[in-house]
Amino acid sequence: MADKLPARLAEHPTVRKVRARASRKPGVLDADWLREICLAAGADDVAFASVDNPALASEVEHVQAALPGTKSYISLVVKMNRDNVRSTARSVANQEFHRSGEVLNEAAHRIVRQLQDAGYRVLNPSATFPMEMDRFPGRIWVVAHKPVAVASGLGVMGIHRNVIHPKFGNFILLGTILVDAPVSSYGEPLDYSPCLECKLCVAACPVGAIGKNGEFDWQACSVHNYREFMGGFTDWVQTIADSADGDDFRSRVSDSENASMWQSLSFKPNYKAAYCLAVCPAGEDVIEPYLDDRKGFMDLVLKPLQDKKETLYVLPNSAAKAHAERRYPHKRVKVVDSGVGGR
Ligand code: B12
Ligand code: SF4
Repeated sequence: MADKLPARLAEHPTVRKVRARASRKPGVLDADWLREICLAAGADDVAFASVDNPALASEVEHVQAALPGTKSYISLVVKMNRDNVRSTARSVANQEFHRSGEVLNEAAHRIVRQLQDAGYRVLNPSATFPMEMDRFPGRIWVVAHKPVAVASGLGVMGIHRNVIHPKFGNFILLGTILVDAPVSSYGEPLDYSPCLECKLCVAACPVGAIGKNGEFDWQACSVHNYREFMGGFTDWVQTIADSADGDDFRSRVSDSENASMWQSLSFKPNYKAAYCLAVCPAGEDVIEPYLDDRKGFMDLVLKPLQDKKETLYVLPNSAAKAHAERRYPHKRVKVVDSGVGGR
């Protein structure tokens, strides 16, 4: 029953038009219809989870803050083009990450528009960056896409802690839409892990961030791979501030490092590695060349990344530094500050 409105409001043209039409009361979202609109919008796979799913308890306060009344997650997958991710040319791999992120955000934007027009309250947090930097170095992400994808049944986290889709492997980016309505049916987690435990990801990570048992040294990853993001950027600025003059600065930071930072600031930030994803042979669409010739697959995909001459960024006295120096004598190992939490 609608509120009785004061006469001035009741007579307003907008109110009269709205009151004259049949009122739309969006209800339970039909899972088949929702899946269809998500695929038509550009997602390569999609599944749903309830906000009450106990496996996602850690997300509740964050998603309720973002969209009060959230009842369901729509978990989206967009495929990445594999050989781009595998390339030793960082510009090629980075373009693939960024473009796939845009495709995902564009798909999510279209889905949100369609659900909004059908009368739902609905929101799409960014798939990757930008994130909530006022919370840095705390939890800067609005929703953690990986656990949502796992709970919805879109894949399982491999040893390298990325979600592996049973068909597309780990060559995917993930996104999540929050909506204020229940969905008619929710997904179930997969009953097996697509991870083969081949440990190629362990062998590929230049800073030893991935342990054989699946422990993950996120700081080692972050200091190297994210050298031109957040803390790495702060360290670059600190170096400028600490330098006596231009010559001193250029003795500390090479021309190529400065040009790379410029490129990250002008276009989108360069990831330095992502080799764990590049080498992963898991997934029905990915695995065949590995099954046909495992040594050949490693020569083709793993070795060029291991052989690449590049700079590895590590913290002083870290396990990452010891790993990089021991395993990659042909790569330059540069000790840096994390740029986080003082000096
Ligand atoms: C934070 C973050 C990172 C951090 C931490 C990674 C991590 N394992 O959590 C860092 C900076 C290291 C990172 C690196 C990368 N990431 Co990232 N990252 C995220 C982010 C924002 C949240 C991840 C998350 O849910 N963490 C919490 C829990 C669920 O993760 P967890 O693995 O169970 O737990 C670990 C963390 O909590 C970490 N940790 C513990 N304390 C702290 C404290 C801080 C401050 C941080 C940062 C981490 C951290 O250690 C735990 C043990 O592994 C998501 C985007 C999003 N909004 O979801 C993308 C995301 C997970 N990243 C992604 C990618 C692709 C990458 C990179 C390949 C980047 C690249 N292009 O080079 C690497 C791969 C590193 C790896 N092997 O995991 C994809 C993964 C896609 C997939 N197939 O699963 C996501 C989903 C982005 C997306 N939209 O697709 N990432
Ligand atoms: S590279 Fe091998 S061990 Fe690592 S996640 Fe992929 S399948 Fe699992």
